[in-house]
Amino acid sequence: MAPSAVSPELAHRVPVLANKKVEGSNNGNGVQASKQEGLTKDVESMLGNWSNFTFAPIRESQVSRAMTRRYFADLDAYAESDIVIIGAGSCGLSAAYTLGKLRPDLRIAIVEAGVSPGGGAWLGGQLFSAMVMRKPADAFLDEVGVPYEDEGHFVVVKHAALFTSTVLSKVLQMPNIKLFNATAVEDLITRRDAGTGDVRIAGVVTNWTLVSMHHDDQSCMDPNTINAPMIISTTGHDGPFGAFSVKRLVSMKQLEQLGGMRGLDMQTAEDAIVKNTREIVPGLVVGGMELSEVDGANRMGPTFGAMALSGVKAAEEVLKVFDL
Ligand code: 48N
Repeated sequence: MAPSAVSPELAHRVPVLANKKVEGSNNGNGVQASKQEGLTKDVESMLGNWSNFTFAPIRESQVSRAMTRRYFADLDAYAESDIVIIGAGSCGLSAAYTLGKLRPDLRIAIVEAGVSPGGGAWLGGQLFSAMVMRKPADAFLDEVGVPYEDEGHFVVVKHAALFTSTVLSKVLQMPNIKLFNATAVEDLITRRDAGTGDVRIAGVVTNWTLVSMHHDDQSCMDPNTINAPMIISTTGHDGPFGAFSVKRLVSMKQLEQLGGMRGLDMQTAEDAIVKNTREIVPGLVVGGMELSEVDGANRMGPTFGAMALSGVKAAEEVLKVFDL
């Protein structure tokens, strides 16, 4: 019989609880232990049988070739991409997920400066773990399959890493998307229209992030490139490379100046970021918190619905070009 869910003294004080039984055991901190699902047969067979355990034989060069062959084949394939997403934070990953679902025929490269993608979405606010998303962003959580607690006008994902790891896992499994992490975009490829003289962004200039951070103390570490007709820049507003693309547009005189992110106002910030996610200059769509830097939008602080839905909108803006 399932053990009682409440202690004898509580059952004495609240008799109705005495008969409340739960499946599985209550592990004492009020958390109901899920039914034991068990391990797969192969893993279970390893338990207690380590004395004769051994891995299949290998030569180090096989590992090296397995990694390098695939990595350089990807660099070769994605040297010509349909779309490049700069920044694998919550906005960039949501854009990648949306594009991967809507257009599995397009080749999409995600370039992420950090070794670990995810940007600021591994934690909620002030390093707390729960992540808040205001409705209707719960629709994106349902789309991706992230569970949450419903609090009325907003929902709470029990750990921000649950959202980020779920979206990341879905994106990485999409055959038309490749993540190049530990790789920084350190410039933009430009083309000038012969007729109008307008500049169009036509790809990105990349380098290993650690190399990008040492151009001041090492010269001539030239970059690599990825050509692509459309770029989505979601490089955020902080960190060593924050707001990279919009700052570069100013320095190459394609933007007059940055609006500069305004103070925190959740009520207005999230609507503005989602609604104004757009193509800033031909070939470059900006979304997420990078947009607050260019538009002078308010920041929203520890609520992430605008990041997810700005990613969805950025995908839609880019597809306007491909669906022509
Ligand atoms: O998480 P972020 O910084 O950016 P978003 O826009 O995806 O999400 C922003 C969000 O985390 C917030 O800031 C929340 C909502 N707070 C708001 C507030 O008011 O404080 O991700 C950007 C990613 C990072 O992973 C960077 O490493 C990466 O972009 N990145 C780059 N990757 C490649 N090349 C670059 N030049 C580059 N610059 C940034």
